[in-house]
Amino acid sequence: MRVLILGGDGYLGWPTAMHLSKKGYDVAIIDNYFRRNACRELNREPLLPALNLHERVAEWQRVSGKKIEVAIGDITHYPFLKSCFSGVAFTGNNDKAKYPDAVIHYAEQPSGPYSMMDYEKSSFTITNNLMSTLNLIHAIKEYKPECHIIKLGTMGVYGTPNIDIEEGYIEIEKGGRKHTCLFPKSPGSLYHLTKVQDGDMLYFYCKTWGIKVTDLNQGPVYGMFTDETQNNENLATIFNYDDIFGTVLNRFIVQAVCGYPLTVYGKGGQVRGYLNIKDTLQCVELTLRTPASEGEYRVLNQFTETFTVNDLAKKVQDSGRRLGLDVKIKAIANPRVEAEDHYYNPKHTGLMELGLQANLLSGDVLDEMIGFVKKYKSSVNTNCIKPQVKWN
Ligand code: USQ
Repeated sequence: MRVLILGGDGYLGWPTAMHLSKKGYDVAIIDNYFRRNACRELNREPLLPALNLHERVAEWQRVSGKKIEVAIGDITHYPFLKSCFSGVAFTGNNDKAKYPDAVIHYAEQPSGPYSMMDYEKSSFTITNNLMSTLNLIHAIKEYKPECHIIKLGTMGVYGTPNIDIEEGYIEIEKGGRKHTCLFPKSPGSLYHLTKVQDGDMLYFYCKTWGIKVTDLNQGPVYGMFTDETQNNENLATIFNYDDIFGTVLNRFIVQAVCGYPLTVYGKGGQVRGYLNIKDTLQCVELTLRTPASEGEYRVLNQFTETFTVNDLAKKVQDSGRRLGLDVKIKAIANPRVEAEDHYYNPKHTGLMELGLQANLLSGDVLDEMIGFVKKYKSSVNTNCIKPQVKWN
């Protein structure tokens, strides 16, 4: 099966590419180096320097014997995306055998804080996230209408409603009649809003053109190890711990190692559904193996367990203490506009039913992450830990 990975250089995209390649999929990666460039521009470099994508795939081929094709370019430029669909960007020829059977769409600007920085970053987030999705839909219609889109969504589209969160849809009864609707959305940043909008766009084209889509509404991801990266730092993924691109648990791990008090925003009662990066790879592969049907907009909530921010801080503190670190926790003013104490009960049975074997957040997982980060302690830039972007 040929799989195009849009955004294949990123935190999730690169480990996904190696994982699927190892499993025997014919993988091609597209990326415009947005994440690397933005990290450089904003002086928020990842913990480890990463080889460029051509060097990464060469290293992967050396260790695995598997070839991954690469095209560097911007998929918001439709002619470029078409050249990737036709195979021209990879081999110079239009080759039907190269038309993808599935596309994994990670090529969106993924940071809430980045989207709230200023006009330019907001505008980029909207343009990039929506135009990339629109172009993808058109390329599929033009080249291979049966191609399955797997789009990385976010649990953040739902917000924190005072009712249970369903997987994508809710049945509503009104005036004695029933109707199944998309679950109401209430995103908490402009980035999250673009995930509502791209989802609505995909839903519209599923109904109108009959395309096949799975939207994976993922919670915050943590971790840096996958089976493919574990023993080779040249294959490691991009790991951010800064205030813009770092997710909360990854940030806390680095803070614990550096002796920086863990930055709990506000009351710390914010609950989210978390998952290990290894489980992202499992979920994507399970979704690939069981595609959505023609015209189906399938939504799966992708996380394995829920925690408050305070729970995570306490777990990292306990792990740090086991490893001889003096980890302090400090509640600081919340730079975001979000509920800090709320009901949260999202369903997440769909991926379990497809066979997900969850890697839960055990003490061993935390200890391993802290042990890894300790080796790079001298590279940490503590100036980029304090949150700099305010929502209002
Ligand atoms: N938080 C802290 N301290 C920190 C960082 C974050 O208390 O130092 C809090 C935030 O205020 C928030 C929670 O931790 O309540 C999660 O924050 P996050 O930065 O880990 O996650 P978020 O901004 O929501 O975004 C991340 C990814 C995004 C993905 C999303 C899934 O960057 O791409 O879509 O997680 S979800 O959160 O379910 O929307």
